[in-house]
Amino acid sequence: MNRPITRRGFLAASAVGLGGFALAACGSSGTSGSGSGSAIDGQAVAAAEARRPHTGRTITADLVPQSVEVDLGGPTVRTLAYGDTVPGPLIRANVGDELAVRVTNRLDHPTSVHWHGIALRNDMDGAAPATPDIGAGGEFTYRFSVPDAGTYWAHPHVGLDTDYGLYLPVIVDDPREPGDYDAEWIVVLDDWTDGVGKSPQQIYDGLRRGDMSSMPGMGGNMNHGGEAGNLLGGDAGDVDYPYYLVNGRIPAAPAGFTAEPGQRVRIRIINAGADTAFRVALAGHQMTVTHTDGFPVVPVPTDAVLLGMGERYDVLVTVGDGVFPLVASAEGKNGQARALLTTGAGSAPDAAFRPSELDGRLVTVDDVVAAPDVMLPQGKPDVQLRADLAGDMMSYNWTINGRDYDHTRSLTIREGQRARLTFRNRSMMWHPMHLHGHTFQVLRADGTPGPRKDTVIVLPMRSVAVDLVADNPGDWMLHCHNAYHQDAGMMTRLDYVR
Ligand SMILES: [Cu+2]
Repeated sequence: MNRPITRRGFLAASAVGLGGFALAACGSSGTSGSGSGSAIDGQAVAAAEARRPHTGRTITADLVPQSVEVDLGGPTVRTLAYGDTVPGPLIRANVGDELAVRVTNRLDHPTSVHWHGIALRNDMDGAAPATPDIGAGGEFTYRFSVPDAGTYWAHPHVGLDTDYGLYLPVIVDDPREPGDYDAEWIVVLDDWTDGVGKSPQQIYDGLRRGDMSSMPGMGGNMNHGGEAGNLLGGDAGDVDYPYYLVNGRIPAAPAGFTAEPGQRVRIRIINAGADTAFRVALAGHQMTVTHTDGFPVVPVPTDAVLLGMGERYDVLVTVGDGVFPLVASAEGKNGQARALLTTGAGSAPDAAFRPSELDGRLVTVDDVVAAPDVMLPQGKPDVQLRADLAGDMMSYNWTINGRDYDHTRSLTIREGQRARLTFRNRSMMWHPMHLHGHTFQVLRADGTPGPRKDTVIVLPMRSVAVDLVADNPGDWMLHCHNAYHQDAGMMTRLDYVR
């Protein structure tokens, strides 16, 4: 991890204290090639780390990615997981704590752990090139402080590995804001094929060849695609999965959660899927959305929420008396995941039961506003950035600004700038776009500020603009969180330059 002190590093050292003052007129509106402008400014990264809150407490954890047999509640599969569970073990810390997570790579290929949504130091982001991958048999300790409370998760940033069992929830608490709830339920959603259907690699190879037999509606489920109520404006996904999981369990053998009637339960919902958006509801209950991608919003009541891959929603419910399925319907596909909330006597409906709340009111980013204390500064941005999204099923070549990642030209920004990043989707597919190291503020369709997020759904042929503040120097991945689109090229970087 020792980086040579570059000329840029030297300039950074001389500029400490000058904020975003520009020493060199480089790349004010242009882009830099992927091979240039990517020397990370170690001093700026260290200075940003020093500005984060620090409790002086270190939370240690161990992760062992490996090939292992896992019981999904009936089907037992050999897959890749952290330890021997799917999801992997929860990591939890307070704001300002340092995480020291030792990763021992028992896979037969390189891996990394990306800390999705956490505005951490660039050289611990777990995505190459900012953080080198961990070779097979190798070991590395990620060490960083966590600046913001919220619901996060972690997964590899290597190939298709998140479409195996390599993911875990990461929760950061703020002891000064305990939250008005009695119990907490972490709900991790996933789409599953490894060990029961084709492997993710076989699916990917088929998609690249133009073989559409793995697609929804092609492999026997003929009523996909035109399914009424698909909120994603076209094809909902590229892959039809044998199973959809909540907390690693199939619907026939669901994970459970118990509480007392009348308790307020905070449900932290994480979509760890690779190609599936989930519409989520708790039967017999209204929910109140309190957080998007970790950050608080002005609370909004709803019957259901929709999560693209990588997104998180926290909701509050006041629970009734009985047994209630929490159902995550695979949007635009045939299938669902579920878990059971038990607060009293009763029996669970069968695994295919679909709560009416799924078709009730559904809050989207256009209905949500960040809480006042996490609003980003408003006003004219210093710089405009653009990410045009393109690709199609025939070529299965997915691009940002006309280039796949191997040929990408990074977007550039200077520390201290406020940027408006506009995603323009020129394709017939939706894309959940994710930026590392930052939580941006989504602009709603009417142009007003919406929620803080790090992953935002961009519907086919539509645009979404987000505002961000360049306060976390380094080189950051910007990509579609559909694992297959990402691997097929839909990724670029946002590089800090001077
Ligand atoms: Cu995509």
